Amino acid sequence: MLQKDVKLDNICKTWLLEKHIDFLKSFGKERNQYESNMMEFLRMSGMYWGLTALHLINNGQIPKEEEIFEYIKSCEHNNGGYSPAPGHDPHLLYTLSAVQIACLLNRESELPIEKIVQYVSSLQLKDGSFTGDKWGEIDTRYSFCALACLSLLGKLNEIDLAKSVEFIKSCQNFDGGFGSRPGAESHGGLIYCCVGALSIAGRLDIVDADTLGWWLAERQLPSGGLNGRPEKLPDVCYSWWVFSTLNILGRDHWIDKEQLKNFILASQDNEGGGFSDRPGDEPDPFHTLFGIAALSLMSYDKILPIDPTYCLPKTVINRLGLKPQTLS
Ligand code: GRG
Ligand code: ZN
Repeated sequence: MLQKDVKLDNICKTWLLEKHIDFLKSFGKERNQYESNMMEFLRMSGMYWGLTALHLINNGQIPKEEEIFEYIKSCEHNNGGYSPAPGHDPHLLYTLSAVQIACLLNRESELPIEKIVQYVSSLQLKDGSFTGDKWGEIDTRYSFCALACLSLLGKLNEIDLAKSVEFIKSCQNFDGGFGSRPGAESHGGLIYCCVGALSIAGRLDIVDADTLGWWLAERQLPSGGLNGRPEKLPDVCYSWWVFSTLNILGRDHWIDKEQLKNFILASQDNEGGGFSDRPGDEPDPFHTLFGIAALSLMSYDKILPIDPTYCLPKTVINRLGLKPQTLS
């Protein structure tokens, strides 16, 4: 099979903690107007990525908490959904990000919980699937968003959970993986969404953990990095999507952790901090969170522990009394 990979020349093994903290704080201050405008369509998720990453490497400290909560409120819609920025349309992706941020701030009880529950449950279809918004695109990403969002609010019983699981099962492939819809190709990101949703539902029994664990372990390339599907380049974000899934399945020892750490550390930006998708590319908050989160799962340095299902600090998940299922 064709294998694409990168070479780790002059590889950096130094952990650039202070630079990453500066990088994440500067995004909070909106580095420049151009970058800020370009990011507007996903700003709520951008805030979740940046704040979670900062929390993990900065001893749980995140700045300007009142302003952040005010921002969430400014993105609330009458139908109970949240948009990425004021004036944009609400979507399940940004509704989950808003709830995740509120949980990080320990202020989820101040959200209009009944309205959010109403919004999320209105997006469930008869076959158990979820659409992302009123336009009707179905994807297993949205199944994860719905289950994660409602369980964080203690409202998982407000949807048809058995049907949600049935739909996810219908997206399971011969290789043990999952795709976006029935019959769609297995993909690392969507496997995380499906296994994560099943972990929340307590239904990991439907996963073939050995077959899927093998497919996921096959994602590691000679550089140590992981790709999202066969014949693709390695990318730091799959260090989260693929490795956290292996962690949930109790099979994370099926990949070489030292090699994975090397690849992630080689993707740091030596000058301004932050992580990129692979060595030498531009850093961004998305790959910075997922690089740091994967390092957390490997107990690297003093990074706080992360929950592999919710991608939130373990302290937050414990405070909420959540116990997502994992296998041993
Ligand atoms: C709260 C952690 C958290 C997640 C929210 C939105 C979401 C749930 C997860 C996203 C999962 C993900 C990355 C899905 C990928 C979807 C997909 C088919 C991407 C294909 O993109 P390509 O072809 O990427 O650009 P590759 O790496 O395959 O080349
Ligand atoms: Zn990526």
